[in-house]
Amino acid sequence: MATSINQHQSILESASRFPLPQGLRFSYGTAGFRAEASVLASTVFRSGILAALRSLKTGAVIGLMITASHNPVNDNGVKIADPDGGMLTQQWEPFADALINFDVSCMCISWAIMLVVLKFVEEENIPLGGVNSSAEILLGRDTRPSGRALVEAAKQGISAVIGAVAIDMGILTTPQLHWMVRRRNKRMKASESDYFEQLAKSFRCLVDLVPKEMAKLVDAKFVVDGANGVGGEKLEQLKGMLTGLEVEVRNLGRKGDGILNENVGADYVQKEKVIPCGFGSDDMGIRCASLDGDADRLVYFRLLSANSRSVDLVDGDKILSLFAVFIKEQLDSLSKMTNDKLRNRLSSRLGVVQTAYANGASTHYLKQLGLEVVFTPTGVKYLHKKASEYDIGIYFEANGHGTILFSEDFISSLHDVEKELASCPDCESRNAALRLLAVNQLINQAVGDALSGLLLAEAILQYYGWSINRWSELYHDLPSKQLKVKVADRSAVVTANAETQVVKPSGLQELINAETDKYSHGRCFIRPSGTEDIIRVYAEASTQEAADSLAQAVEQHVKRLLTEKSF
Ligand code: 16G
Ligand code: MG
Repeated sequence: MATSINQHQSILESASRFPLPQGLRFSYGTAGFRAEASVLASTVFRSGILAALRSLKTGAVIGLMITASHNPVNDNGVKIADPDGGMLTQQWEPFADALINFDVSCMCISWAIMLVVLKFVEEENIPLGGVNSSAEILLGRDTRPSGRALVEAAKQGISAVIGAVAIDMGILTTPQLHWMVRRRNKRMKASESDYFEQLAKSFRCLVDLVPKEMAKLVDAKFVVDGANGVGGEKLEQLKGMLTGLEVEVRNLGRKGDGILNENVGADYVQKEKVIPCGFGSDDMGIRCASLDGDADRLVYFRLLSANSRSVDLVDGDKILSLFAVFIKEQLDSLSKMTNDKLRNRLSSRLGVVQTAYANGASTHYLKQLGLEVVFTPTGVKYLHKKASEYDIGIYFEANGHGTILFSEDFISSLHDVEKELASCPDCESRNAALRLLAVNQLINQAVGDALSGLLLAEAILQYYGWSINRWSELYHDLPSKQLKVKVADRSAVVTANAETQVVKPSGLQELINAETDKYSHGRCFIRPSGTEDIIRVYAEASTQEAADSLAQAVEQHVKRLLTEKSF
């Protein structure tokens, strides 16, 4: 077929312009390919091919985001958004790894890459080279200087697939791109101004439903650290459209500000438990929040004392808890409706999804509220999938990535109930339905989104009239410690049960159990990082000394077993 030959040539010619750097291997990992930006051109080019094939296969718009999130500024990365705005299906990850790692630096194997593509195209029945084949890929990038050139590499990969079109959306937060992909595939308005309008409107709606005496109790001053990344500027833009919130944004990444993610941002604040650059003793008593470099993570914090940099961290677990308390309260209001028919329509399953990193005190708190709490391995793709099994699924990682998912059936029932109750403007059930509908509009349904998460947290604080101190007091975290162990091959560690048990190397789990048993409230697990060549150790216990010593003891076992290669 003539088109096919053109197609082969198109991929072959452009692939040879993007040789794979010698000796490197890339893995799609928990959140796409990430590395030092200078070695990424070939990976991004091939990710362009991958995104185009995915679009051909699904007949839908696909997203390609150039970002390395909270990594240092010299790194970059690429990830693909599926038609529903979620992460690339896990079934395609092995193909992604095979395609990206195939070395085509010499002509004889440039054909081999074609074979990899063609074999997969046949297996997946992708209409490559078909007369009516068309593919559309939305491209976004964060503010990294390397982003512009990498977007060009992605465009070349996309245009190597005949019929595929790239639409460059410019600088965006990662969640904005995921949101746009989802909306376009639902044939809904999907521009950046539509995104801002939807957030501002649903936030307004929630604030309008707050009893006035409550809102007055919340300290108006609120400061956000933009990590010198894309989120700060976007929040500045959004801020102008918001009523009911005063926010000052720092670390915007403008001239004279610091460097992206350097001693700033959600990852830094969460891991180091100290204030980011640009904050100081004048911020004592003020409610503060931090975004990460691509604005898909959010943590809150407050300064503990004017003469130290330590913070009281309100992490993803506490954001989750705030959301869960609020959602549960609205559902409880709806369950008190006297109309049986309406009440039955709204019987729903509310589920909370966490990972092993969730502080044990948060899990205990959520269970005490009577909520169903389930665990998945680390990585948004796992939590998101699990949360989507509920009518309302709330998921968060402790690091601040999470959102609330609503099933379409539940939302349509809510609309019906709200209409039925229209004649009862002040009744609490109707207000509860309106609040849940506004949350569904506000909180990003595609992926965790720091901007929409921040607006929801602010609306809920106003609703309860809570200060950040009151929020932080929901429960007290158990002391915890995280360590990294450098290893030659992180794949030597295999885990099960949402990463809480080590399967390989054999014998290691027994050693971890024996150490953990020595401590009151002890809990410890290890897992291979999905983003770095390390093994992570997490330990929790009733005192900081105990958590530190448990982590160190397990670190020693990991080092010994992995260097002895006794497995
Ligand atoms: C990525 C993941 C995040 C996860 C983290 C774990 C996404 C969008 N991001 O940042 O969910 O917590 O990796 O990193 O999936 P680690 O595997 O190095 O511990
Ligand atoms: Mg991020």
